[in-house]
Amino acid sequence: MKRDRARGLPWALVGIAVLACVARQPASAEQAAVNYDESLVPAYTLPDPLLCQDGTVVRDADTWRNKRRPELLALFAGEMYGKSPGRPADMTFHVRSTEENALGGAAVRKEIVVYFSSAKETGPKMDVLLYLPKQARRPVPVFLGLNFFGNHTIHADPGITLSKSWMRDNPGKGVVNHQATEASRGTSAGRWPVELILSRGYGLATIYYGDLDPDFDDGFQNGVHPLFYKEGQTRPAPDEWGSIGAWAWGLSRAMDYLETDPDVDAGKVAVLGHSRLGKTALWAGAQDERFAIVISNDSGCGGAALSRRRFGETVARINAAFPHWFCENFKKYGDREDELPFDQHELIALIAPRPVYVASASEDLWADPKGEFLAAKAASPVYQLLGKDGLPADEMPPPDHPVMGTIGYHVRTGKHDLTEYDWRCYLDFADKHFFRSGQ
Ligand code: GTR
Repeated sequence: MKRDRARGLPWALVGIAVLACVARQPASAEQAAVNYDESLVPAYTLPDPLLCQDGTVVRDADTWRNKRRPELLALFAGEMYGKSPGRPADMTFHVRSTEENALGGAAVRKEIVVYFSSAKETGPKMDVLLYLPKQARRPVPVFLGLNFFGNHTIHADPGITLSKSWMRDNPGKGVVNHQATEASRGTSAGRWPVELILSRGYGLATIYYGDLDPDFDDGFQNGVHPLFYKEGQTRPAPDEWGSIGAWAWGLSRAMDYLETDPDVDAGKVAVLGHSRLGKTALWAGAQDERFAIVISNDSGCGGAALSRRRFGETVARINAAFPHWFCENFKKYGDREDELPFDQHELIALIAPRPVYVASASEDLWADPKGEFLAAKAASPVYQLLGKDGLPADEMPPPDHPVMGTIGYHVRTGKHDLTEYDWRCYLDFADKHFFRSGQ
């Protein structure tokens, strides 16, 4: 007994070390164990989005709307992202600044503080940065997305307030001692082509995701979670929200603000996100029907990619590397993907009949581009039931050939990133749905 225990221990430690490596270097350190081989994708059967748990077949929009959609939403909430609270009763908006001649006269820039409680500055809050095209007729449609390193990183505009929120140290991004410095201004500008977006007649609203919940596992002591703890509660229950749930919740609170801004056409807000924030955008769009278009950029596992394919990142890996992203209940599905009562095509289907765009990148195998395409495709029957075309492609299109029905899809040549190419596709997609198809 003693010897076994002694022998077991180092192996446990090696296991933990390997896991830690996988989390940081998915493509190299553990290549052998991560499946990137299409021929090794196991046989699987996708759950039918139009089949209720009690066996009822969904044949009409009413049954989808009143029975299957609520059932699926509840399953995704209870088993994956966790249930979220609603809008706080004492939330308030404070317009911190308005600059009528930002970006050399091309934009109006507003900064809005959203206080989530009556404690205002001492309670949880988020800063919304909003750019509006100066010349456009108002109100304008707006793209809304969370950012990874603070609002001041999306553009070198010196008028953007430097974030004071906790950030992961990153000298290359000018983050030192968990705080942004002046050197971090504009360091994520490559992902946010603000002038292009404005020139196409759209506004852009963004928020630092760490304002809602800093992205590390602290047992949910910081961020917005504690605001909603019941008497004696110290962390979310197994079916309550994790970090992705909190980030998605923040997008809905930003929408609450946008609905009050007369310069914004709140009926034309497209929510988008990259990677973990793409997972977040999908979950926000599934829950909150005020989002008129939903865009997932390279969201991968836990986003647009089918879990049952187990290609690249898997449920077990994502839960091990990021134990705070999903609710506790989701952990039981690690290496048991076939037991999930849904797959990610049904997350996309929850957005129906609203337009949704899924984008992949050719070198981003960790996020399983094919699994993202197949999920987008497999959401189509719900769109068709609701009188829309779904994704008009039988095969995965070649790189850089976007397909745009009510579901859009492209695989961009290149790496895991959000690029100007991606944005141009999203702008075309928004033009098509907001202005050319009468929606
Ligand atoms: C990776 C993670 C992915 C994706 C990505 C990101 O480490 O495995 O699921 O979310 O991070 O958000 O950049």
